[in-house]
Amino acid sequence: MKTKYDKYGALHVDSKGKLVDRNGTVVALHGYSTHGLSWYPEYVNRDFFEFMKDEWHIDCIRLAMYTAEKDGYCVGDDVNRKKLEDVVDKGVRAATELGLYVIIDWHILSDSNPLMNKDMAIGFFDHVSKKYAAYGNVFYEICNEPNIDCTWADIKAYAEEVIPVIRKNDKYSVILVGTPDWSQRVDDACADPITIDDNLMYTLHFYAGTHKQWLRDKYKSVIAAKLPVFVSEFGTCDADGNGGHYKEESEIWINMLDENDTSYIMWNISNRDETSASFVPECDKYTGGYTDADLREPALWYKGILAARV
Ligand code: IDC
Repeated sequence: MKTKYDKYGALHVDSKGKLVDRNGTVVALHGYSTHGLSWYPEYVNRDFFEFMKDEWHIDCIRLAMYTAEKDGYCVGDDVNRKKLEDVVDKGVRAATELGLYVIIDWHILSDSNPLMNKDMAIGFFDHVSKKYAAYGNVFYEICNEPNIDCTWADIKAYAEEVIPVIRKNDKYSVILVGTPDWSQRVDDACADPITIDDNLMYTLHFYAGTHKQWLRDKYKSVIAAKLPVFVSEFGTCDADGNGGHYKEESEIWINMLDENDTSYIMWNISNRDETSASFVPECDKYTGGYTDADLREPALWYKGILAARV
């Protein structure tokens, strides 16, 4: 079977702010994000990815590597860092073998401002962009969700240091940049975009129980202004990753993203006891073979959404 990567090749952002394939045709990716790689590395394996590709029709995996939470990249020791780099490597290789796109996500969260761990980020992105420069299917997400008092000026300053480090090694990959307020303020990025590089997209994250029409209005206004937007994380529940499954609200979002060819990635692959997790806590399979009974409601819903696109 022809993979998405065979079909599209390396992707890039065009002058209209769209993600396009090697022929300039607009494409949108649809995938799943891992939970924190420090806590749920079991799901990072070729069989699992293959199952998700064949049975769920995902074409992109996001590898969420927390930076400041327990055993995160910036708080653990060198042994822990090496372990995380190995999980990332395993994930990138498995995705590549299967013709999937893969996002390496520097998952800042409690470290609200990416400038806090900038030096480590530079070291990490230098390392991975050197290693995967020739791959063509790798995206670099340089800061998951800046938050609290982190301004767009801070993020921009960070991005202007990290992007050249990646570009020195890898001229063509798409780089994803987070926005203030847990990656909601795409309007801030739109008002003052990064100009040192043009193969960038800005991330918008939504959780349908919390983020409603007011955030969709922001999205619409930046799309009208041709800002390249990538939804590298979303949930159908509340912003804490728990609560209800807001199906109707989620469908309003998904329809709007589809109309605008915006890519989206759902949070999260795990059996953690929370609504946003893909699998029920009793499910201890890590390599595929899932039945609908193994899935939580949002995951079952998403599986249907993706199946309807095929
Ligand atoms: C949540 C996880 C939860 C974990 C928490 C703190 O679902 O299990 O305890 O992080 O590490 C985000 C973040 C993402 C959050 C998710 C849900 O990017 O890390 O995951 N969320 O709260 N932004 C909005 C929601």
